[in-house]
Amino acid sequence: MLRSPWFWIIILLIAASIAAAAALGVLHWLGLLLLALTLTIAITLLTAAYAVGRAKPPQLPRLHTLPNSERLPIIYDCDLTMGRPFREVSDGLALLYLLGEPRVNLLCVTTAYGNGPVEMTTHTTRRLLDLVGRGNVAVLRGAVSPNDDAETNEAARHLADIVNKRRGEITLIATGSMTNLKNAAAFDPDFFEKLRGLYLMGGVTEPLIWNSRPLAELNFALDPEAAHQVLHAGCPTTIAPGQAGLSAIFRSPQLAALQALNDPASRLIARQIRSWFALMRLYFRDGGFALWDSVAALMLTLPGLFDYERGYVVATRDDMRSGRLVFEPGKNGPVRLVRGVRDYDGFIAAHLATWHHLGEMMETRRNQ
Ligand SMILES: [Ca+2]
Repeated sequence: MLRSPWFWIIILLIAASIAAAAALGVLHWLGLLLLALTLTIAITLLTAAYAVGRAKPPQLPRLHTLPNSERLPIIYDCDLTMGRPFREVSDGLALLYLLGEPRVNLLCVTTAYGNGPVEMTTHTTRRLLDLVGRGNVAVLRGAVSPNDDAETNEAARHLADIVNKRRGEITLIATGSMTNLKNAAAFDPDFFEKLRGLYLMGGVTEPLIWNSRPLAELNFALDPEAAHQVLHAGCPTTIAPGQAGLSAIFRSPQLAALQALNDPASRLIARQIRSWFALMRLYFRDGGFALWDSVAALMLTLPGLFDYERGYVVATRDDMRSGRLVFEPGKNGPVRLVRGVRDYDGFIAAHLATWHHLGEMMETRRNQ
């Protein structure tokens, strides 16, 4: 509980109430009333936000490490903030999925702004990789804003170089702002053609409403010019729009199952997602948070878990200002639009199995 931001917020509230009452010179019944009120709110919030319950360890497939020749070379471009109090966690969870997935060879991570400034996402990504014993994965800092000069974008330069060297081999998953991709294409106009595939999280096919609360689109709208360029680049593209994330909510039973795994990776994840879990639970009253970015990552490795449609993106630059993804179905189109998670249990089990596999690898390294 001492690690919980809620705990310290409540302590501050109590201290402020007492100080206010003392300052007003009426530290008697008014102070006691404020204290009682604050404690009631604190207990209600903590109970509502942190109660998860217990579960038995789930039955999961046992994963085994594969040789590099059998793994897909991937680069992950993300605006990761998992581990920061009250910040988005889905990029972090998708990254840990990719690290634990035996069929993935994660070549590097490039960082984007979005959920936080790029300095924060870069630092947080490095810290998370260190915590799971994968500090050997290179992290390259991306653009600060849509107006960045490509020349100053270390991530974009690296993307252009490596994709050029391994033409047609690399799949790029991007779940933050699209500026790094635009900047990579400034270094190499054929950048998108040289990719094996592109998996994006972003856009909304209609206004995004979660339990009566509207949500603004973030990733495409942050740099509409870049999003428009990426979506019309013509390379095989899969898009997980906001609507797909609403069928990928991680709730209390899933968190309880994660805690029951009790390996180093699962314990780390449970610790790092609690404040976001509690905040989302209180705000959306839906018992958890959306695994937005995992939809893009798992469409690469396990497309059978999802419903999707082929077609063409016909959105304009203006549409991109609000992330509006205008889509025309067509069976020969270059774009796959994810409509939602079809097999929710399989989707969650895939996460738990890979996170647990990552935990086993951490244990093995510690024992060596
Ligand atoms: Ca993201």
